[in-house]
Amino acid sequence: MFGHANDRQLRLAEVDPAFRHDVLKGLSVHPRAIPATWLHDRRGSALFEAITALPEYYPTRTERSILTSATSEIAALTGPDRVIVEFGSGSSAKTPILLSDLRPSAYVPIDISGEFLRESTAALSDAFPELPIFPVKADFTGILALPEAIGGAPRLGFFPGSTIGNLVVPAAVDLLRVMAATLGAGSMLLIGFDRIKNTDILLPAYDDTRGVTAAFNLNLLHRINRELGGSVPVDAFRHAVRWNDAEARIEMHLEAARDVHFEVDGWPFSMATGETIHTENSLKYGPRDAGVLLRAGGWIPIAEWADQQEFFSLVLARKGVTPSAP
Ligand code: AVJ
Repeated sequence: MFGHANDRQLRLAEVDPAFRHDVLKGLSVHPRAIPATWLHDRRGSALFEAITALPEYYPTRTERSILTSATSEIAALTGPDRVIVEFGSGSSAKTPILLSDLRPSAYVPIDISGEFLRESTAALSDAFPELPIFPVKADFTGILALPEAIGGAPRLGFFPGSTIGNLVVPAAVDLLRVMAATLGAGSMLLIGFDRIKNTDILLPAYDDTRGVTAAFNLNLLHRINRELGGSVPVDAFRHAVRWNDAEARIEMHLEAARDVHFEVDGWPFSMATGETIHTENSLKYGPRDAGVLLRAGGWIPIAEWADQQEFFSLVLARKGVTPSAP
C-alpha cells in the first residue's frame, strides 16, 4: 500500500494541473473537447514533425516555398536590423530562410519547450554565428516582457505554420492583440494562413495513408493514461477527421468504435459507440478573411504572398494605432 501511495505521489508531482483540469472538464462536457495544445507532448511534437514531411500534408512545404521566393521582398518592406520574435518557434525550421535576407539585429524564439529552444538555438548559432539569440521559455498566449538585451529596435513577429488556425476566431483575435502588445510600437508581423480549398486536398492532409496523423491524435489518449492514471482503452478509439463547412475548419476527433467505460484520475467516464472527443480545430481562410482577422486583431495588412495554387498565404502586417472614427 505504501508503495502504491508513493507511486501516486510521484505521479501527481509530475502532473500538470492545467492538463488534469482540461482533460477532466473536456471529458465531462457535451460535446466532449480537449484543447489541442495537449497534443504536443514530447512524442506528440515528434509525430507533428513527421506530419510536416508527409506527402499529403501540403502546408509546411508550401509555406516554405512561398517564404523562399518572398524573402527579398519581405526584407525590402521590413528593412534591416529588426528583432525577429518567433511565436511557438518549435525547431525553428523555417527561420533560416528569413535570417540571411532580413539581416535582423537579434532573434528571440519563444516556445513552451525548453528542449526545442536549446535545439534551435544551437542549430541557428552554428549557421548564423554573428546573430544574438535570446530564447524565451514561455506560453506566448499571454503578454510577455521581451528580454531587455534586445534593445529598442523595432520588432518583426513571425508566426508561421498556420498555427493561428488552431484558434477559433475570438481567440485568434485575442492572440493577435496580445502579440501586438508584446511586440510594441512600430512592430510588424509575418503570419501564415492556410486557405480554404477542396476537401479532396484538405481531408487527406489530416488523415494520411501512413497513419501518422492518427498516431498524433491517439497519442493524447496514451498521454492521459500515462500522466493522469487513465484506463482509456486506446484501441477502442479511431482517428476521425471532418470538414466543418459552416466554420470553415478541419476538425480532428477521437471516435469511440464501441461503448467504452474508463477512469481518469479516479473519475469514471462512459462513451457510446460513435461518440467523439473533439481534439483540434484547424481553421482555413478565404482570400480576404486573413485581412479582416488581422485588422480585428490590431494589425494592418501591407503585403501578401501565396503559392500558384493559392493553397497557403503569408501576410505581412504592421501594428495599427488605436482606431478613430469613422
Ligand atoms: C500546427 C496547427 C498548423 O492545423 O495543420 C497537423 C496541426 N494537426 N495535422 C494544422 C496539425 C494535424 C497543424 N498546426
